[in-house]
Formats: sequence, C-alpha cells, structure tokens
Amino acid sequence: MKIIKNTFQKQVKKIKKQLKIIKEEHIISQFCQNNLLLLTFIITSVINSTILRFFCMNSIENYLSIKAILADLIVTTFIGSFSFLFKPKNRFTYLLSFNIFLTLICIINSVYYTFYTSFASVSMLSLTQYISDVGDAVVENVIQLKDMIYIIGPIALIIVYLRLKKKNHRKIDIKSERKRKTLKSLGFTGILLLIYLVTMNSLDVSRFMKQWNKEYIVMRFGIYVYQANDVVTSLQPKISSMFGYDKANKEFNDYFANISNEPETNEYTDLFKDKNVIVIHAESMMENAMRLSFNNQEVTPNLNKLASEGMFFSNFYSQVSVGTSSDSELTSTTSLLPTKSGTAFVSYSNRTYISIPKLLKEKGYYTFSMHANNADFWNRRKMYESIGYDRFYSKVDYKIDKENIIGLGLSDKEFFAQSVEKLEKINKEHDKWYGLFIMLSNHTPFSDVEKYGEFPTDIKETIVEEDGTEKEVVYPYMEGTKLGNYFKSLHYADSALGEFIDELNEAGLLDNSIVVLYGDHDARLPRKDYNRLYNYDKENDTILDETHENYKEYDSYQYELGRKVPFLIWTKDMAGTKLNMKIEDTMGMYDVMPTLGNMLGFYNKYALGHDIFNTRENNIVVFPNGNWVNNKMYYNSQKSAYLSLVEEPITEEEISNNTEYANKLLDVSNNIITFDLFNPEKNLTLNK
Ligand code: GP9
Ligand code: MN
Repeated sequence: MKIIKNTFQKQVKKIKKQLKIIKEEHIISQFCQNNLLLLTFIITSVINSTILRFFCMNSIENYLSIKAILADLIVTTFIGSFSFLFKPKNRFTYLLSFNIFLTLICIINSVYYTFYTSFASVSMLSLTQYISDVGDAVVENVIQLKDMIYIIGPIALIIVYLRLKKKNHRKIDIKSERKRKTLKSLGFTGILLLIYLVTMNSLDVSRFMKQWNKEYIVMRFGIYVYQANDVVTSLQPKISSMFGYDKANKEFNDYFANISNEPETNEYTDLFKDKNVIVIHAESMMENAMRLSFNNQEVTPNLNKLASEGMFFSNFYSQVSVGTSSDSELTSTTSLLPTKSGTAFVSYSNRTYISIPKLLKEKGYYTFSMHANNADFWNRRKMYESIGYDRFYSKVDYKIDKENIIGLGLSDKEFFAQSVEKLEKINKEHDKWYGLFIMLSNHTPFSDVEKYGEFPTDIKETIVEEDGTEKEVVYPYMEGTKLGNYFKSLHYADSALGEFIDELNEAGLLDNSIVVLYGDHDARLPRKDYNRLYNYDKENDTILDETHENYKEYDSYQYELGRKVPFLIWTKDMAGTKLNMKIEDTMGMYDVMPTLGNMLGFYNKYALGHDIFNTRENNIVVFPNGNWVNNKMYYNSQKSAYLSLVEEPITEEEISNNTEYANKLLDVSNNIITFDLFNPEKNLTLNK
C-alpha cells in the first residue's frame, strides 16, 4: 500500500514539475508561435465549417455540434500534419492550397444549400450542363454576401504568413525535425480520432454508410468528412459497373428469354382502364395492427373499412433493404428489387427505369408524386426524373406552419387537405392522371405522442364491488412502450386516411378513380414489445412466463412474418360486388406493378414480380437479403432454416429450387440497375 502511495506521489510530483516547466518556459505560447501558420489553417477551416452549419441549420446543437467540430479538427490536423514535410518556403503554399480547397467546399455548399436546402454532391456534377442556362439567375438570386464570408480563412492565413515573414520567424529545416513533427502531429490526430470513434453510436455509423441523410452527416461529421464520403459513395456505382458487364448481359438475356412479350390475360385485364389512380404510400403501416383494438377502439378503423369494402391482399410483404421508403417506391413502381449495395434512389438515380409513370404516360396519363418533405430526401428530386413523373409536389409546394408539424414534417391531415386542393386543379387540367401520395406522420420514433390525439393503449375494466358499486380499474398494458406509441401514431395516420377519403369524395375525385394503398415497410419495433402485447399478465403488470398455458410464442419467425404490410385496391362502389374480396396468397411489393398493370392496361415484360391473379398460390416473395416466403414456407437463407406454414411435408428439392430462383432474381435485378441494362444504348439486345 505504502509503495503504491509513494509511486503515486512521485507521479504527481513529476506532472507538477512538468507543468511548471511548461508555464515557466512558455511552452504553449512557444508552440503556438512556432506553429502559427498551422494553427491558423486549422482554426480558420474549423470556423468556416461551423459558420456553414450556422447558416444552414437553425438550431444551436446543430451548428455548435461538438462531434462535428471534433471531426473538422481531425480532418484539418491530419491535412496540416503533412505540412511539416515541406520546406518552410513551400509549407505556406501547401497550407494555403488546402485552405482554399476547404473554403471552396464551404462556399459551394453554402450556395447549394440556399438553392436546394441540401448539401452538394459530386454526383450532381452531371447537372452542370444546365448551369450555363441558369447561371445569371444563380449569381443574382443565390450567391449572397454570406456565401463569401468563408474567404476570411485564406485571407487570415496570408496575413499571418506575411507577418511571420516580416519578423523572419524561426524556421525548422532539419529533415529529422520535420519528420518528427509530422509524426507527433499525426499521433495527435490519432488520439482525436480515437476519442471520436468511441463516441459514435450505431445510428451514426449506419447514416454515414448510407449517406442520404445529408443534414445528419454534416451535423455529426462536419462538412469536410461529408464531402469526402460523398465522393466515395458517388464513385461506388461507377466502380461496381465497370466489371462483369458481359456476364450480366448474358444472365439478363437468359432470364428474359423465357418471358412472354405479350401479357397473360385474366378476368381482371383492363378492369380499370383509363381510370385515375390514387396511390397512397402509407408510412410504416403494418398489417398486424389492423386486427388490434384497445378498449373496443380499433387501431385502424378507416383502413379496415377500405379493406373490407375493396380488394384486400392479406399476405403482402414489403421488400425493402437499407433504402426503406425509397426502396418500397422503387419496387412498387418498377418491379425491381433494391440493390445489393447502396440504394437505387441515391446511388443509381441516373439509370434507365421502366416504371408505372412512364408506361401510363404512354397511355396519355399525367403523372405526379406528392410528399410534403424536402425534395432531396432519399434523392427523390433526381430519381423522380428517371422514374418519369411529370411533376413532384414537395415541401416547397405546401404551406407548413409550426402547429401543423408532426414528427418529420407536415402532419398527414394537413398534407392530405392541401393535396386535395392541388388534385382538384390537376383533375380539371388533365384527362386522366396517376398520383402517388406519400404519408409522413407515422414515422419512427413515434414520440410526438401529444399530437396524435387520444388513443389509450391501456386496459380499462369496470369491476363490481361486493357492495354493488362499480369501479374502473386501469392496467397500463402498452402505455409507455414504443409499440404502444406506434399504435397511437398509427391511429392518427389512419384518421388522416379517413379524412383524405372523405375529402376526395366531397371533391368528386373518387368518381372515376381507383385508390391503391400499400404500407411501405414495417415499423422496426422491438420484439420484446410484441411479447408484451401478446402475453400481458395484467394482474402483475408483467409478461407471462413461457411455461404459462396461455403463453403465445413470438419467436423470430413470427416477428419476420409479422412484418407484413397492407395492400389494397379500392373504389367507392366496390363494396358488395364480386371484386370485394380478400386475396390470401403470398404477395410482395414487386407484384404491384404487374397486378395493377393488368388492370390498367399496360405490360412490362421486364417486371420481376407477377400479376398475383396469374400466379396465385404459386407466388413467391424474394427479400433483398435472400430470404423468401411463399404460401408453404418462410425460408431464412442466412440460417438455412425454415418455418413451414402448411401441414404437408416440404422437400429439399423445392427449397433448393426456390433458393436458386431467389438468388437469380436478386442478381438479375442488381445487374439491371448497376449495369443500366434498360438503357438501349447499353443493352443492344433489349426489345429484340
Ligand atoms: C421521408 C420518408 C421516410 O421523406 O419517406 O423515409 P423512411 O425513413 O421511412 O425511409
Ligand atoms: Mn418509410
């Protein structure tokens, strides 16, 4: 004990002595003086990045984000470290060049943000051909004084250099000292990087990899890391499409050689020919919620009503990958699957697509998408040009007041109300139209609870006491859980849906239209919350023990199968007719295009999904991770395990055949997108 105490005291003494030396010998101020140029470079570059965030993001935690400042420091000290490798006369040139380069990044992003409320991407360079047309307007309207503030950085660096030169400041020119300084400085960068890495959470990592939530990346990683990451992500599709074209093209031809050039007809062919189409992209809407009620109130009464009056597909799966909402848009409008790396909307927006809007446009339709969020979210602005919409009504087309905001943006009720006004105008101007309406309020984390309206997810019971008096008992049940909040949020979204249908009806917009609704993907809720939902022990406010006779197993298979989303086709006069039915065959998002196409009178030979009315019980849904499901089984390809959904035995042969088919489909889809095989210039065998 005594020894430890002594060593500790010795250490403290040593540190005190060193601190004294630092103080007496003015080591810090000496360090600053000796490295004034480098420090100016670092400080001005960090300040520039902070100013940029200040102009672009209005909350203090965004622009004064410690993480972003730390990331900027790491980048600039890293660059600065190498300045020591240069001889003093060249050191200034090195630092100034980089300072100008970083300043340019700030200026470009500052201008770009004013114009697009988003940060710049090198993938946008292909749009430079349009710049000359709008050049003057940009100079007049977009470049503002604030965008020039960043040049203070290089100016400061020049001033410091000139002053140092005048004083004939001490110059290090011993090679070994230069090397030592470089290594020291790199070591310091390493320590900063280590600190940064330990503070990173999984959300930071996943958003960094996907790169589409630009605001988030700039807020957490600073503008310099964002831009470097952007270059890498933009190059990725180019690199992956450089090799293997011939093989991809051959696989493409082999696959489609057996597919008919003419559509297969059935009793639903041309059923809705020339009708207007209202497609509702229902954010995070899940099928299992349709069967739930709390205190005798259904979670989704309006959705349930539409399902009970229309054509309802009760075993419908979304097939999204990391691109979530955007992947479901891709798959429903093109019948292709999400790409293996990156996301089609972000990394492959410049490819050629065969889409519902394009095929309907050939039939004289006006096509559009309405979504009250930032147009660059998921890179929609750019990708929509490739999908072929005539018009994208985004955030700038909506009136958004503070009190109308729920979660990510404009509330669904307000979004629908304003959309109906726009639709009335469209309806007057166009003969027939196809519109996608993307909902937003029911989006994770479902925490805007006070805005969703009353929907208790507890259990209320009235008990009669011995003396005959009645007493209400409340059990918390799903209150306070994420799943409980999801039901409240979903109940709000459902009520917005009900209002939308009423408003459309009042405006006479349902008379000649069909309504199509799909849940875009599941809500990614914790499995333990489902366990509570199905196994609640109200007496003890806990979850039933697994050994309890009423315990309902909710294992990983139940969870996977429970991720089903609703899909329905509805018209105002369908109830009670032979079209009013429930289709229970397994179906996926990629079957939307062929199924609707048959009813609306268009055919896409290159669809990967099928018209469910042709395939029925033989249909199969392939997920981007290689798992698949059909009426008989759910197959988990990662675990090579399956869950049988029928009594009859399952053969090895059908498992291997289906798995092979799933892999083929994923390859063909990925090749079509990465190698741009729908582009007639790239694929000369197309349409032969
Ligand atoms: C964003 C919205 C949500 O505009 O569509 O996207 P998500 O996070 O669900 O992919
Ligand atoms: Mn979504």
